Amino acid sequence: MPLEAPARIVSELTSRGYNAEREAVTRLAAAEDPTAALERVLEEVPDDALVVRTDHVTAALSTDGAADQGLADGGAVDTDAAAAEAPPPTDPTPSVSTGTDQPPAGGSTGRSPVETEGSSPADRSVDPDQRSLEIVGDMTGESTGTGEYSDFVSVFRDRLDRLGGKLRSRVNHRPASAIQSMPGGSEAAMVGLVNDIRSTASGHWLIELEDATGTFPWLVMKDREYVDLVDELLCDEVLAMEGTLADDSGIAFVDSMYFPDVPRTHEPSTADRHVQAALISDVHVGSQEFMEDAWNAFADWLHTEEAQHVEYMLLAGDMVEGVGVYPDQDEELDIVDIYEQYEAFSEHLKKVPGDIDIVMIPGNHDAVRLAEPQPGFDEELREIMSAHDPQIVSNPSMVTLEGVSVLMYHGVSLDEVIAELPEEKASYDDPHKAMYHLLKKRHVAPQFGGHTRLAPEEKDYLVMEEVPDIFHTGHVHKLGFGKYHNVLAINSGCWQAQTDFQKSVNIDPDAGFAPIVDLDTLDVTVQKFS
Ligand code: D5M
Ligand code: FE
Ligand code: ZN
Repeated sequence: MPLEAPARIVSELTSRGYNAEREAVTRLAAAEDPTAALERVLEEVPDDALVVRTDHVTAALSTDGAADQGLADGGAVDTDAAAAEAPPPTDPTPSVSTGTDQPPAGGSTGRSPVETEGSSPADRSVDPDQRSLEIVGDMTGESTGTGEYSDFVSVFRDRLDRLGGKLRSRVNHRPASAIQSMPGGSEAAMVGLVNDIRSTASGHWLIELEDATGTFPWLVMKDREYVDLVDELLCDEVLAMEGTLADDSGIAFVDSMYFPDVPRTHEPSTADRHVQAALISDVHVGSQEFMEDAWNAFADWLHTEEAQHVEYMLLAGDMVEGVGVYPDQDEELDIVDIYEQYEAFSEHLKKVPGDIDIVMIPGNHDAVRLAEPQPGFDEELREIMSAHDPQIVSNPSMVTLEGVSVLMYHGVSLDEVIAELPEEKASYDDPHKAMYHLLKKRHVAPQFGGHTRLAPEEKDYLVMEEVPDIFHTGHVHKLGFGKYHNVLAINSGCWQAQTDFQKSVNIDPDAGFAPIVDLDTLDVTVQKFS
């Protein structure tokens, strides 16, 4: 197998039981005959070494045999003294027989992508001390719900308490039971969960709000300005209404509506240095449509100089295709065993530079419970995916990268937001706009009882208690990003080509793209690999 690409070098090393520093891989890739160079390095690394380090490569390639190993010309590694000492590739005779058909040193093929682009090998000397990665709100291992009725009561009470808390200072609210006994014509306000939304015979809207004391109906007149907001309401979201009681106090006419929302003044935190994160999701390894070439190209790119500032990778669910997720899914499976799917995923993950910090959450195709919040993978799956030592956390979870908080959520509720809201407010073509509504509701999956399954817990882990600086989702397989009240919302596309189901419903996935976020500016660039 030709080893010109960093991802292949990593594969080869891992298949022989080694991890490798990114710089070490880059240098091997920059050798004119990487296969021979790799063999030489492995001959020389100490027997007990588990990691191939840059100094191993430098030492092995700068010995007398360096020219024979086909070290790239000095220009490509001119910042490195040891490599610069290597003789120029004048001797065309490969001295190490690897049984491969690599061209002799000095030949013009087998060059690494780095060289082809005319740049020098990536300077991968990342300083781990500058990094910081903290996880907040991982509920793995915290699940207490048993699915009893009382759990549903607790989870909705907690939702109302916490999201209501963001509204109570903004309106002069009363409990539902108290509003019923106020005199007709009074001004009233209430904070509650949306219990029901229906239109009246005359085209007005009746919205029933519920709190711990009962329910109360609020009427939005069709000619009032707030009617434009009715089509974006979802059942079970928390909001506040203010209005005037009818003469018999049986109903109130809405004058204003308030959402928990992100304050317009929200100022996101940024990193103190230039560092980037790749935000991806929906790899779907095991599907016949998994785009292996695009993934390899992405992994190769991560080894280049252009990607030298990418130090974090966030994976927002659907690592594998899973089994039995949708009817007839098995007809499109490349790997039918779920554990083998994770083994294969792990092999693909190993191609990512070893010094990138990885965080992952599960999605609806992954082998964890489907109901949200979804705990992080179990021990067996963690073991399979352990090579990179990723942080494996629940869906959703918040992770803080050098001060920048990122709310990671797989995104199943986006299907519902897109189905319920009018096209111009939320669509598959603009997935980030659907995300804006979740931010406004301060909840990742407000509506209960539809598509999105909820596992009732003592606490509502799906509430966005804190405003994130970045909101990262996947699931809909469409790339889209934008800012809502200064929060960067980003839906990350996928690595799976269009499936038969998607063809049948006209979903055209954005496959093989990697959005890269500058953590110091929150700017996004998109790298394309398909
Ligand atoms: O979901 C990818 C996208 O496609 C997401 O918007 C759901 C939708 N999808 C895909 N397959 C189906 C079936 N069979 N029924 C309904 N919706 C579907 P993912 O989670 O990656 O499958
Ligand atoms: Fe997916
Ligand atoms: Zn999904």
